[in-house]
Amino acid sequence: MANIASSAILAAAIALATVAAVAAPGHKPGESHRHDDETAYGKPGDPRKPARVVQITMREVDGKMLFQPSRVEVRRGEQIRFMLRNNGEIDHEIVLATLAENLAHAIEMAKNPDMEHDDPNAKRLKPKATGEIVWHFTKAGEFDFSCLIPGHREAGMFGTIVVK
Ligand SMILES: [Cu+2]
Repeated sequence: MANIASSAILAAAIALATVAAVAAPGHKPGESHRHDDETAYGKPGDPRKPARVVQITMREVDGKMLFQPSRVEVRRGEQIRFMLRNNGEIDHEIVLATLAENLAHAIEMAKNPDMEHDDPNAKRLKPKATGEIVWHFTKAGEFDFSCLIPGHREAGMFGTIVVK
């Protein structure tokens, strides 16, 4: 009886750990994250709650790659629904994070170019595809959004989110 109870507890703990690893942004499943998913740049939004729509387009122009717009201003506490569209000819992605995290992540991506993101703070889009990210900006500061496919950030594919 004691054994059954303790294996049930163990199974529940494993299930919780798996959920935390899947929901956490980034690529370090072993890393511990707080259960509310709060990050330095806010937390995943609640799609059932109101959000201001911000459209961001990805494209290539004259050898450059870019996001339009590349600067977004947000009020602290605001929830944003980023409506994303890839108007380019190749795959792009958007990863929302601190600048330091995205720069470190870019180095990881360069070593591991096939890495794909399926996190609440990131979206990868094929040409002409659309997608969205709902994010709740709970903290003031300047944050980064980048395409971390190798070479893309270097070609100009990054932007800044200013939360006031
Ligand atoms: Cu790109």
